[in-house]
Amino acid sequence: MTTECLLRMYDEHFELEDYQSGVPRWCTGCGDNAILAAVQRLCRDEDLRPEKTVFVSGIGCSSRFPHYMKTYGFHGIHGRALPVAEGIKMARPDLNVFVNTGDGDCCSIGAAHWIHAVRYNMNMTVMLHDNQIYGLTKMQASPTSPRGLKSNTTPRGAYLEGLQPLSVTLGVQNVSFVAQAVDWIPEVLYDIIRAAYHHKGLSFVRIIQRCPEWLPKLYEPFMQDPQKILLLNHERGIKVSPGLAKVYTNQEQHDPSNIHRAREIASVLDPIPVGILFHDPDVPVYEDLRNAGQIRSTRRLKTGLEAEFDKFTVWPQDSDQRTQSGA
Ligand SMILES: Cc1ncc(C[n+]2csc(CCOP(=O)(O)OP(=O)(O)O)c2C)c(N)n1
Ligand code: SF4
Ligand SMILES: [Mg+2]
Repeated sequence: MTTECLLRMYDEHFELEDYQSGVPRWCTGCGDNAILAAVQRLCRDEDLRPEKTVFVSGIGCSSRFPHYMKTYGFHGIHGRALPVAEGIKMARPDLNVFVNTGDGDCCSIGAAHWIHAVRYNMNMTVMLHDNQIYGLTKMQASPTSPRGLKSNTTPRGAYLEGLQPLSVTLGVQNVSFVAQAVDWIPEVLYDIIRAAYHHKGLSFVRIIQRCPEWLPKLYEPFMQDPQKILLLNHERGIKVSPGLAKVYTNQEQHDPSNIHRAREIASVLDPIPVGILFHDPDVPVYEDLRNAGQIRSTRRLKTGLEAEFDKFTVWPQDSDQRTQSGA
């Protein structure tokens, strides 16, 4: 074996530290910390090459995510994480693309992009950090805030029922993967993110994320009573370990290929369904459709671009002719 080969083998195995960057500024007990830990573990276990991996986010506490990953990252503008990620995937389909977006970022200002991203079904893993509040800007109601929630923008309580991100996603054409996790069951959170990463297409994972700063009591009942979690258990979904199965006995054998049942489960708020609601590995991926039959070499792209520019170029002989004809 050549030295080069040995070096390559050594290089291709990564440790957790290879993905850790800086000390997160999130509050103590913030669910974003658990999501970060699960994602760093996934990168290590899958040996994702840091230079081939990119995390894209919008604006919000959760959108600070790329700063804490020692990979490529793009901390974008509010609501625009998905189109940025799509642009990256289009230009570099070889990269592992992850998106971290908040409930304000994705479901409020970014809602139009969310719907179209699901329809385009590009190969990326989208994590919706849903704390049901605008955390960074200090407690305004978001579209997913529950009815009656008091916040700085809804001092008498939110008038509307919260928008259900799972139901919305499951209603979009070409949806291919929808799952739900909670930040306080790390084993299942990890398994779900891992399954999402392995899906080819847009995998949408809504993660119920605690914000102890602004809504410290919101999920207390769900954390204290395991019966208030409905574990979706299936050979085509996630398999629950025996230890966890003893604690979370409220379970349903749900086949993720059944979209009708997935839609019913998506509307259940109590108990919280946790697992893979829907998975269809056969939905076409946009970048494959778009690139089919095309050899997108740099030379070919350059030739194509030059031909387009040439159509609008004014050549010296053209202007001479115009001068002679008095034009
Ligand atoms: C165009 C634009 N509008 C509004 C804001 C202000 N802003 C920054 S973050 C944010 C909401 C963040 O909420 P969410 O996406 O739920 O993230 P969290 O902080 O809860 O993780 C808002 C309204 C902004 N930065 N840019
Ligand atoms: S304000 Fe809430 S969401 Fe933001 S870091 Fe603190 S706990 Fe997390
Ligand atoms: Mg939020």
